[in-house]
Amino acid sequence: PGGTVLGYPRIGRRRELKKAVEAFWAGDADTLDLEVAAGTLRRDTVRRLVSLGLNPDDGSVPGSFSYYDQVLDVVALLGAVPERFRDLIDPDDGSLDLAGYFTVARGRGEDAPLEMTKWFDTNYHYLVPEISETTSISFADHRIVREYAEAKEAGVTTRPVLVGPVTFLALAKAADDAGEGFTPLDRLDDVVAAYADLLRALGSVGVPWVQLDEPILVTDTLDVPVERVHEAVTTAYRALATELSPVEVSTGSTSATDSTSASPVEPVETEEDVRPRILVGTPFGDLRGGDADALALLAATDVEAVSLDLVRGAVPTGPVAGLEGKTVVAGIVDGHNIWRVDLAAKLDLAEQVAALGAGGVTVGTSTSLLHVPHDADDEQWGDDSTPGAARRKLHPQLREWLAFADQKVAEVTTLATGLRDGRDAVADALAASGAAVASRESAAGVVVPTVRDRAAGLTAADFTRGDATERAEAQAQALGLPLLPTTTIGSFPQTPEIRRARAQYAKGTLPEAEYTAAMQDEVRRVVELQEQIGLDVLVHGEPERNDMVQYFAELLDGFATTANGWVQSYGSRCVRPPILWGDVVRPAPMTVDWSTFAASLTDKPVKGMLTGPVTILAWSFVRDDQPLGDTANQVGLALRDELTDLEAAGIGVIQVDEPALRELLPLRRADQPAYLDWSVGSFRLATAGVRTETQVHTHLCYSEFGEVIGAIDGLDADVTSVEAARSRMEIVPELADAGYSRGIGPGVYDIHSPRVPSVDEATELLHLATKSIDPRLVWVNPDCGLKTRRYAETVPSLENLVGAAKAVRGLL
Ligand code: THG
Ligand code: ZN
Repeated sequence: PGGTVLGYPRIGRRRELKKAVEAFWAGDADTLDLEVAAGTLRRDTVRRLVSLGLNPDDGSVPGSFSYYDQVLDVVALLGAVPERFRDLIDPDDGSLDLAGYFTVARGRGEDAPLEMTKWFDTNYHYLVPEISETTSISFADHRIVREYAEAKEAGVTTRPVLVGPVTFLALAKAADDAGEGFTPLDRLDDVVAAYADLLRALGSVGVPWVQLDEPILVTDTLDVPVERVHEAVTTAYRALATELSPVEVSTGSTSATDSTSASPVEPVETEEDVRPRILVGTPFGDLRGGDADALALLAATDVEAVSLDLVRGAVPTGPVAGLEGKTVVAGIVDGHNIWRVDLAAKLDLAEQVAALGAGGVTVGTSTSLLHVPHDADDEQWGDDSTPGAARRKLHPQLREWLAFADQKVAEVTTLATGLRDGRDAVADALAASGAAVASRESAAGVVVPTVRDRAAGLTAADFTRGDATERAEAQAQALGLPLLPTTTIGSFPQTPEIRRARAQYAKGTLPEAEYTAAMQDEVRRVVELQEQIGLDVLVHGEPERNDMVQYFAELLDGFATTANGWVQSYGSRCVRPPILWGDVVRPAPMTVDWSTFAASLTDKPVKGMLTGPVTILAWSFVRDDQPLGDTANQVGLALRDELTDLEAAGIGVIQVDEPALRELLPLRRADQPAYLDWSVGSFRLATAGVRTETQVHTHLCYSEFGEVIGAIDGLDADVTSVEAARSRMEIVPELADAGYSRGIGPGVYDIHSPRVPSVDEATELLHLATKSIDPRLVWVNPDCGLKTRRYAETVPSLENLVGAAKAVRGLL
């Protein structure tokens, strides 16, 4: 009744977990050091959640910690590692120690780690389990039980949170050793049996609630048919909810007084098959979509509670059979974005949920808070005198509009109080949130008339370049490139010296002139290196950028960037998504000086380097007061001006990267055409303002693009480079079959590995590519930027890439 959140950031407000884990990997800390650091973080977290208003006694506080990834945690829970990591498993109890756990995540020598891929429509990446008929599956790891006991010792009764059995298997892939026709869901009974053992273990120590997340229920875009997923849910929750009996739970308030003197966790004497009450979490979308009604499905099970994502999804109209005996966690506070809510409007929504006829309603978040930073109060708001503040543009007005994780917990508890005790009980908070919403609506910069007028005046012509064949001819003439032209994706290795200079500049300890000179030296080195290697289209190397989205956000009005707003992206890696709060204005050219400086050093063409509108949106927190497509077009217009300025300064090749094009693809097929329409449109708006002879490139990576082939064609770029080395050029025949007829640069050098590809390997990949598409369309490039690589691998790899291009040119 006091409200809950589906999960909380685990990296730590100062990235304590990242530091502890990386120290362990580096050998600077042992297992015990890491466990102590993580234990401290976990205890601080649950205490903080209680101090923010969550009930310490009834399982309202989520236990959602992970050392690396919540899907990998289930792999460890089950001991379900792929065959190549079998030796890491303890033969006695099937468990994986911490070192082994990280080995599965990161690989060792020839043993590749689990593949990583995007978690629903977030910028978080999980590890893909590999399952076969013979994968061992049992209740092997008791970490969840230990962490419950640890919190209990600290005075807090947590609700363990883990990925549910159906989502786990539906996201897994068949291991290489699996037989023909095997799908991981074939192992449902074994996985459910192991979950049942876990639930019994939790039940025997009196855990009141457990949360099993089943976001698979909000999507219909996976390879597994929806019917199969639904059947699995019915089977799984019959075994877990119906066949085990729920633990008797006190109401919470009665035990509040003795919570600090809670006795150590000991198995309680009960019948054997007792389990915690089950909350099924369903973040990221509506349970009902297309023909599917997963809400009715869950309502028909014997689980005690279901969460609804009411930010993405709608409140069902009318009563839902089966909900009478269940609690609904109304996910009305957005776990996916950082805007402070209008509490009055959210209370209206909570009251609609109350009318659904469920046994009870609890206020909650739509998703885990994993996807937002810890605390808006960790930023220095509005002190323009701090060095670097001007570049970070910390508008003081923004503070009252924002809610990071801690602010959201407070919103949840306020809403819960309002729902229980009436609006008068929270009148002050309602007034304050209403005022904040109103101030956002009317603040300078939120609506910029010149931007609105320009967007309103756009016509179809603004989204269209001339005929592609004519463009190709004009560009061939202007650029004079050889067959199979060679290039790179943009960034070159970021040396410790570059990183240090950038950090000093940001801090204000390195004057701008010295910083610029240092970066120009680096550009000079990179241009000379590319000439020596013999590349055809050069780049400046991007030493001035770290995260490209952050870089452009710092240069555009309408964005704010944070100092401590870290969000986990995968493992120990984090990003600081900028906050897109206002209309987007480009006050000055952003990249022209860097590109023209590089061009002044060589006779070869230098490629300008920009990030596309969809990627800038996907990796930022975006305003929620207008359609995403409108925001995308504003970014598109700012980029359009940048392309025009680059062209006017003599840059004849310009790349606009869209690695996140696939990332925002909606989780329901029915919603995908509208998305592809505006996303492709914003890219075209950004790029269609240049002359026929200016060559527009794009670059796609981080995903499989097979599903969006039509959209890739629709971008209408003159050249598209795509990650392809690991999939052995798979995308090239797919594009060719779809009638794609412009330039294509399938990556021939897998930059995610320190391995140097030989000339022969790269040659073989090129042969594969030129077999399925007209060789005159093929470009030769690595898979992605080189910023995470070292020069020691980069130089020989690029030399071999150029060698391969020359070898294949000779044969054509
Ligand atoms: N930028 C942003 N989002 C992204 C990527 C990106 N999402 C997808 C993909 N790339 C995720 N990959 C990474 C790769 C590396 C890092 C983060 C996400 C990384 N982060 C540094 C760290 O955690 O140590 C911090 C970087 C910083 O100082 O800004 O290395 O490229 N937005
Ligand atoms: Zn890339």
